[in-house]
Amino acid sequence: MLAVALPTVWLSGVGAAAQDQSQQAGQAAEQTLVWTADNSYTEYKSVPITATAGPATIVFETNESTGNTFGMTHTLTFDVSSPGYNHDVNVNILASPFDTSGGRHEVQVNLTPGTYRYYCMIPGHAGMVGELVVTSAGPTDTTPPQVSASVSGEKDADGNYVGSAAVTVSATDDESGVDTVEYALDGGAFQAYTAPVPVSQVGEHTLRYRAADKAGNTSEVRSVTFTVVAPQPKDTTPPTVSAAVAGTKNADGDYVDSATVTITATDAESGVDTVEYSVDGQPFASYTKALVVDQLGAHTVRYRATDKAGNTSAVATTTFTVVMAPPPARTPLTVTASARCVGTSAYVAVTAVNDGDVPATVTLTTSYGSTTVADVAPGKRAYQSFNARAKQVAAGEVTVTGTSIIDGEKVTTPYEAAHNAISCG
Ligand SMILES: [Cu+2]
Repeated sequence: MLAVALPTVWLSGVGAAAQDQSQQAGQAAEQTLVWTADNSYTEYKSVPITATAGPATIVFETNESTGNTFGMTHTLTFDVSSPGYNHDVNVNILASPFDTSGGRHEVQVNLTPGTYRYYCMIPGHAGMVGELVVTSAGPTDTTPPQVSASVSGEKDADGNYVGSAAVTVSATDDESGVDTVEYALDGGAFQAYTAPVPVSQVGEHTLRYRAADKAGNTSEVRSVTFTVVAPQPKDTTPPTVSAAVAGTKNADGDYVDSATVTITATDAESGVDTVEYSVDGQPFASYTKALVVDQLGAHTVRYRATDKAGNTSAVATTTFTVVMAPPPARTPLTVTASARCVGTSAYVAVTAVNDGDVPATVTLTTSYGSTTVADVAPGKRAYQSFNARAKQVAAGEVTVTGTSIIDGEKVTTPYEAAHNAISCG
């Protein structure tokens, strides 16, 4: 048999080179191309027609199972010299049903776009020839999926989840598509994500997640952190409510002119919803601002508050009295004035009696002069007769001021009094 003379070292050499190419590509061959041969020396029994660029496993089999019942030897040899063909793959497989591989051989290659010519080298087998057309593979997906997570549930004012939370993980991949989505809760192991992850244990949680696409790209691990808090117990306690009355008080504790009532309510649980008040038996009304009560007399303000859970406090009451402001302090004087004649001269006489309880300083002023009398004792009087330096005076007015210290304050009170006209001699 001619086949016996062929150096079988070809096979091992070619196989090693092909293996290197595969490793350089950095990934396993995903396509397998199978050639078979039978008893014919004019054609292969079966051949691949096309392939995709990239790693490939080439299988060449010729034995009883492929119809080689004569024990023929064939080769699968890639042409590395004829113009117009790719020459970058050096396959040269010698096979016979009786070789150490039982006529079945495999090598790894890396195909590039173009046409390869192959043939059987055995003399007389020149008809066993064909072409393999390799087309370019699509762009390779090297981008991992986009992955994100969102947390849903009822939140409190601090942003914590009340009772429980659910984490939804989403992943998209525009190229090869999402293959797997995984998550790990609070340092646990990653596991397949199939539905939103419920978390009800009270405390802070971290859910890590990632996704891989069908090209084997895995996203970075991302994480989302959130806190679950226990649901609030039901509020059955009504608000605490109080009222403060403010204003100017007199010595009796009554409010002078008006009183201002401020109502304060607090509720530690559900919170205050409404505050109501009622003045002097009127219907309850909504409290929105401080009440100003200026009607004179005794008053009763009732008040209550309701929380958001519907608990209403007992009605509380505050009472107070509003009184009129006392009249302003005065230095009390009784003032009289009259014109008279002394001989042929006209005079205007002015008298001011101190009606108060403390000494007063009294100033008497007329058109004909002015004088001040200090320390006029209670019940005593200040008197001055002013010479008009004329035989007659017209009717007119005099002005008197009295100044005394009342309750520590200096109080000056003005008075006026009229005098008659007179003509002397
Ligand atoms: Cu052959």
